[in-house]
Formats: sequence, C-alpha cells, structure tokens
Amino acid sequence: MADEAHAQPATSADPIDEIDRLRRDFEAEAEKLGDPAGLEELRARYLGRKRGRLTAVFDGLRQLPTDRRGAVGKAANLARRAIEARLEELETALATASTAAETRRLDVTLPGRRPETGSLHPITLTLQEIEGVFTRMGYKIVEGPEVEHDFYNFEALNIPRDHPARDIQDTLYLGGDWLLRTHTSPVQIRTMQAQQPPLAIIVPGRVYRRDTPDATHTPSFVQCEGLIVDRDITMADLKGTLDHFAKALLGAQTRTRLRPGYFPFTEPSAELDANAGSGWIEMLGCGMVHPAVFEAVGYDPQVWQGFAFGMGIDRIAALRYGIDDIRILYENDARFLQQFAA
Ligand code: 2NL
Repeated sequence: MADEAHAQPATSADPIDEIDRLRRDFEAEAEKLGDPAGLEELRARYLGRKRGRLTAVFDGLRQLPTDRRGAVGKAANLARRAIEARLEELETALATASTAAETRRLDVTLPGRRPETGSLHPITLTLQEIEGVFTRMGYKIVEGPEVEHDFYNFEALNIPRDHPARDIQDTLYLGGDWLLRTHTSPVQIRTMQAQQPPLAIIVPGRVYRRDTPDATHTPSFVQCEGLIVDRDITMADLKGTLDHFAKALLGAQTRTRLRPGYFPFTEPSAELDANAGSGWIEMLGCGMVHPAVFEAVGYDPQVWQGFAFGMGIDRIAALRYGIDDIRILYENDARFLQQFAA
C-alpha cells in the first residue's frame, strides 16, 4: 500500500498532495489580491459549493478507502480553517485600505476652499453714503421709471421743444413722445404732482445721454438728484445743506464754494466746487427751483420755494477713490472692483 503510494508521480491525484498544492496556490493568489471583488472570486474558487477546489476534495472523501478518510478529512479541515482565516484577514485589510484611501481624499486638515464672494460696486457704496447723509437730514429716497414721457423729462422742467438744452441732453427716443430719461428730475415732477409740499426727497437712478465716452462722460450713468420745497427756503439753505453734505462725504476739513451756472429748471443756478485738501473740484449742479417748474406741477410759486441739485455718482466716486477715468467704473473688471471689497 505504502509502496503503491510512492510509485505515484508528483502530480498524483493523492488528495493530501492536492490539499498541499491548493494551499500554496491559494496563498500565492491571496498575496496578489487587490480589491474586495477579487476576494469573493478567490473564496468561490477554493470554497465555493460548485467549483471550489477544496470542496472537490471533501466531495471525494466518499470514494476514498475508509482508512484514508480520517487523514485526508483532517488535512482538508485544517486547510479550510486556514483558508477561511486568511480570507477574513484579507477582508479586514482591504476594508482598512479603502477607508484609508477615503480618508486621504477627504483630508479634513487641509484649509477649506473659500467661496468667491462679490462686493458692492464703488458707485453703490458712494450712493449709500450719499443716501445716508441726506436721510439723516430728513430727506426721503424716491425712485421712478427709466422710460419717460417728454412732458416729465423736458416740458415740465422748463425745457420746451426748441430749447438749446435739448441738444446737450439728447437721448434715445423710443417712438412717440417716449424716451430714456436724461436725468432723474421727472421723478421729482411726478412726486410733486402726487403730493403737496413741504417735501424733501433725493432721487437716485440710471440716466441716459447721447455722449461720446471720454474720461468724464459715459452714455449712461447713475445720477442722484435732490429737491426740497417749503414756505421759506432760500439760497442760504442750499449753501448750508450742500456744504454739510460735502463735509460729511469728503471730511470735516472740506471747504465748498458756489460758482454761477445755468439750468433751465433753476434760477439762480450754480455749480458747487469742493476742496478736500488737494484743489477745487466740481461736485454738483444746483439752484433755486424755477417758478415755471412749480407752475407746471400746480404749486403756487408765490407760496412755495425750494432748491434742487443733481450729481453724477460716478464722478463723486472718482473724487472719493482717486479714479482718473470714470469709464473703468462701467467695465466690470473684477480685478478693479475687488479693491472696494469691505
Ligand atoms: C447735474 C445738475 C441738477 C436739478 C438738477 C431739478 C429738479 C427739479 C427742479 C429743479 Cl424737479 N431742479 N434738478 C437742479 C440743478 C442741477 O443737476 O449736474 N446733474 C448731473
């Protein structure tokens, strides 16, 4: 019996040899294993019910001579326990490895990616300052339409059709008597029509003019006008109010001066210059409301007086921030605008 066994070649069908071989093969494959799917496939090829190599050994036990069954069965059981233990070990190792990879992808110690935040436009910032100064003096903020009727934009403001001021305030006509407003004055006309004096309002908004763009002109800009109407408003009120405004905006050391000017809707009219320390700069246009404007809205000019003013916010912003060409305010270059982030 023993001689017979020795006579068999190395690749004999002796189940003990097959168990040794499959254990070595299994270990070699286990060594190269990379992922959990491969692990299940490996388990199936050695322990699987249908095609498992070790399962085949167990199935063959019945064909063996009775005296061999004990030894082969014992070796097979040892092999099964060893393979199961190794598979379990591999499973844990693979799970740990994938958790480690996951952790590397989500490195909580890295600095966070900051979301890009926008910032308020210098024109908006300047307008907010201006609104603050006037609302603290009791003025209300009013807004109105950018598409206007000729009556509100021109006629009611003492600018008849043949008036030369129509040339410098040429705009985009939309057909009929409709146009893009050249100033926010029409909102003041509408407000005066809608309510009785006294009133004090400031009116910010986008306006349009037929201008060739240069360092101080753009065909569209943000304007802010103001109007106060009461029983005994004088030029001294205008002077005191606008001087306070310039000081509040540019600093307490700021001085102001009035120069004669001309607007069809104010009489007298003036330009206000400010000097905050580096020379005189034109800030805004202003004047006492023309009696013809009061008549157009049904106010009695013998009873009511008022002053009005208007400024381009882009020019005020340029003044505040030291910008020498207002066109850059409308280019929306983020590198320029980010400099005004709070
Ligand atoms: C400027 C000058 C000005 C006014 C606007 C006004 C409005 C009414 C009556 C009288 Cl309803 N006046 N507004 C007065 C003087 C000047 O604007 O340089 N704007 C950019």
